[in-house]
Amino acid sequence: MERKPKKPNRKAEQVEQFSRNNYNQKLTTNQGTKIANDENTLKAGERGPSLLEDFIMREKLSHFDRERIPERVVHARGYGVYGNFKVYQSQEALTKADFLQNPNVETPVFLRFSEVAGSKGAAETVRDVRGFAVKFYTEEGNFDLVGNNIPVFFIQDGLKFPDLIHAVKPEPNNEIPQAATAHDTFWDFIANNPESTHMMMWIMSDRTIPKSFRTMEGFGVHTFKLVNARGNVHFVKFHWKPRLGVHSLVWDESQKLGGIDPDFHRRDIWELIDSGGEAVWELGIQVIEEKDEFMFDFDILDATKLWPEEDVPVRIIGEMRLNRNVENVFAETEQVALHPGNIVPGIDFTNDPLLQTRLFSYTDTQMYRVGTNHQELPINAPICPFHNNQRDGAMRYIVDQGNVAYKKNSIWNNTPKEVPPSQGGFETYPETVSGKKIRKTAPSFADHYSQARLFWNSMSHWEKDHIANAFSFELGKVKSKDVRQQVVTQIGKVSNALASAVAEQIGVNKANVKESSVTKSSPALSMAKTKKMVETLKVGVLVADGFDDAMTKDILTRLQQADVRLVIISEKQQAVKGKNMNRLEVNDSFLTASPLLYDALLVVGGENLDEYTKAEMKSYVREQYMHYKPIAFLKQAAFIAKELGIEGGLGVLVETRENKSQFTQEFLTNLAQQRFFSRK
Ligand code: HDE
Repeated sequence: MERKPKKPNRKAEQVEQFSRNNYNQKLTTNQGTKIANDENTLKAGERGPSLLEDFIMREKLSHFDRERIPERVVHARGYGVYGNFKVYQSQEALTKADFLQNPNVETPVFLRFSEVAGSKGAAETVRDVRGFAVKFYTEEGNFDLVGNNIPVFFIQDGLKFPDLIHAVKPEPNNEIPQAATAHDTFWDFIANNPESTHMMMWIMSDRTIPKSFRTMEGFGVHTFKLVNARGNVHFVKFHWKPRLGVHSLVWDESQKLGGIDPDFHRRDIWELIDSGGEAVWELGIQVIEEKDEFMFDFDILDATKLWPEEDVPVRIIGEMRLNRNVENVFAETEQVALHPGNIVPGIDFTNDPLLQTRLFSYTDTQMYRVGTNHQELPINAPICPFHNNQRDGAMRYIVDQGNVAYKKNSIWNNTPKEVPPSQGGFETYPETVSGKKIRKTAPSFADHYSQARLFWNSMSHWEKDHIANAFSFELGKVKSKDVRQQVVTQIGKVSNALASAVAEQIGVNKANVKESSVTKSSPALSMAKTKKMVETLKVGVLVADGFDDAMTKDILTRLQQADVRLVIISEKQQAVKGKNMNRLEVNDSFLTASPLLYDALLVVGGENLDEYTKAEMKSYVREQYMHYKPIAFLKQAAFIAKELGIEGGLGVLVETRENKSQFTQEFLTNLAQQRFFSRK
């Protein structure tokens, strides 16, 4: 794909001041001494021992020895991208947050997508919750919305977070399995911590195997406060809605992709942006008035609960466009320090006990992982000025002038000066609090099953099937029959039917418990009715010599006009010739490509296909068919559909004399559908 110039971005331009171009430069040590020989250590004689005196070798190796910093204790595998955010209309009635006032102002953002459980090198398509962490570089300081792609969480109190993570990470005695929840300790945790039930339903749905970063929703999860200039407060939940809709992989596909392309998600967004594309989300907020805090049948401070969109509608307030790749993954994505405690005037925390503990944990881990002065690094520094009396510490970069580093002082007229709230100084919302010091879960946090059932009720047929299969797979990998049984009993409290289907598959008893009586559903929770469009989908085109070049050219041109991305695949990475001797450049061979990598197939075929080509084309088609994807065959390749017995199958289009003129249009319609889950 063609590389396009990078999109302007104020934050990235600030970071650029620190970037260095080594091309065509002279090789030196870090002290600037030019190096004459970078391939031989200094030795006593040609075959002699190396000399300690060799400052060039010592500097190079000791720097290399320290290249890694500790990976994040969770969310280690991640990928960052720059973009801009714009509010559609001033949100002044709700908040004084500067970046939510003026629709003409673009606020630079950096988004790090991540996967919770896997190590830094884990495959990207595993079943896992995804982090969705946005740093807004506003004129009033950095605001970090450090969310996930699932609106609820496993636990209600952050004191249990280390326990949850110890249970989900590879088991400590053998460090197995990597980036997977399908093991005993994870399910043992779930079975014994019933507040996880709602989250358990979400993680067994296709939400945890997203098709790409671009087709995930993002959620702030916690309830936050918005505070306006008059000091009025509203409770909010934040939502990111992807322009392309919410789409997932299927399980078989996600497992195989882990081997075929462990970088499947980052490759998708990197390639898109590198070729000039943009990934777009809208920001939405759900708002509850302060007086309505206790109007719901759940506690709005409980992070295991969502606010059904049908009861509290999502108001769309702005748009984020990601359109610039980083220059250096370590300097930017690895060193970025995202922290839910980074807020700006107009936004405030609530007493959600999960959020409260997060406020401690992030700075603490970043001090350890990146260092005391991590906030000075180019990726972390705000774009607005920042001044205070904090000094020194390892790797201090800023050179503070003068002799004053304290308050109060008279030498510098008591500056840097505090700023009154009326001029933008942060003021905590003066909430009244009272109560005894106590370690106790609020009784209003006690219901763990109603929303889990609400979620189940809201799923389409195929989503329910996928959830049952996911439970059967995951629990099938659990060795302790007792843990399997405990989880099935827990599922039974959500749905007896689901528990029975799983119990039968994994060889335990059906759940003998009363299921939740909730009959309500929330259509917004299902992915079945999500937006569907062809934009930026990838079609694999299988061709061979002697192909129908006139028809093919017409289809390919029209697909490209619809912003469909094409990958031309043939036996060899050499151009193929059509019936009319037109050449078609080939991007990949059957060997380097894979049917797993495309959203659909166009099987063009060719003349006198050899047995190898026929076999490869069939295996591509089989795999795509199994993953419910649209497949179209030109006349020359129609025999493949016939021999595989899929002619007439849902989403399978075969060129005939009658449909020739509408062929591309029909293919585009199927393509927009993306998957045909009713296909047998
Ligand atoms: Fe995090 N989490 N978390 N988390 N979290 C971290 O901070 C923590 C939670 C989330 O791309 C760590 O810098 C506690 C909920 C994301 O760099 C650490 C609790 C949500 C990221 C930490 C939670 C998240 C992190 C590890 C229980 C969704 C990656 C490295 C109260 C709303 C950010 C780091 C990035 C990272 C602690 C729960 C999202 C250890 C104690 C709930 C997206 O500080």
